[in-house]
Amino acid sequence: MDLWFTERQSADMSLGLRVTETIHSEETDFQGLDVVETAQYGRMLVLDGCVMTTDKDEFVYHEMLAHVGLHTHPNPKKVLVVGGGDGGVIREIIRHPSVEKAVLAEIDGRVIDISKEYFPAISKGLSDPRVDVQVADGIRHVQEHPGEYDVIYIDSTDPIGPAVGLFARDFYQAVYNALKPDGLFVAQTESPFANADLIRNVHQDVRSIFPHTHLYLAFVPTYPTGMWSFTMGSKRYNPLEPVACRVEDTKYYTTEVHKAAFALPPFVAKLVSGQ
Ligand code: SPD
Repeated sequence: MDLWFTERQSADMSLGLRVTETIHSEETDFQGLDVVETAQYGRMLVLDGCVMTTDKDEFVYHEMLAHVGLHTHPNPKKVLVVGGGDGGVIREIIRHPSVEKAVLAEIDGRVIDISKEYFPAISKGLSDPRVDVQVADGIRHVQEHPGEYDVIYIDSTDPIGPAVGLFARDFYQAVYNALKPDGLFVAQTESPFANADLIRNVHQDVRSIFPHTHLYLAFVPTYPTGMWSFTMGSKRYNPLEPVACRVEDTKYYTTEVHKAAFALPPFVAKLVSGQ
C-alpha cells in the first residue's frame, strides 16, 4: 500500500511525504501528536498536522536556532527554551561550555515523553545535569523570571493553537524583562514566502522593544517553502560580529554560515525594513 503524509501548508500548497510506518498517534491535552517513519526524511514528529522535526533535516533548524544566539553572546551562562520539547535546541545549547544552566519550559509534557521514546538522538540533551526540564506554560515562566536569563529561545510550533501567544508583542516585552541587561532572544519566525505578514508584524513589535533587531535565514527542507526565518532581539550584542566558534563537528553552523545567514534577499529585507 502507498501511504502518504500530507501537510496542508496553505489553501494552495501541501508537502507530501511517503510514510513507511505509523509509529504513534494521540491527542494530547494541547494538540494532535503523530510519529511516522518517512521514506525521504526518516522519523518525523508531527503536531496538529504540521511537521516539527525529522531525523534527517533537524540539524539545520536546531543548530541555526541555538548557535547563532549563543555565538552572539560573549559569555552565556543561563539559557531558557520556551517550547522545544523534542530537546533538539537543548542538545545544541549544552555543547557550549559556558552554559551552566538551561531551562526548558514546554507546555505539553507528552511532546517530551514521546521525543525521549522515539527520537533519542534529538532528545538526548534533556538528561544532562545542567538541564532543568519543566512542563510549564512558557509565557508564565517568562513573566515570573525577570532579569534572569542571558539568552532566551522561542522554539514554538506554528502560530496556531497553543503557540499563538508566543508571537505577540506582550510576550516579547516579557522576554525583554526576563533577560539580563545584556541579554538577547531568538525566535523561530516561519517562512518569508508563506508568512510575510507575520514576519512584518513580529519585526515591528520586536523593534519597538529591543535596540537591536535582526532577521536571519536557514534552509529547512520539511518546513513550508524550505526558506525559514529566525528573529533576534538583542539588548547589547551585535550578531553580525559573532565570537569565535565554540562547537565542533556541526553539520550546518559555521562562523561563515552565521554571518551569511543575515544577508537577506531584497524581498525579505523589505519585510523587516519598517517601510
Ligand atoms: N512549520 C514548522 C515550524 C516548527 C518550528 N518548531 C519546531 C520544533 C523543533 N524543535
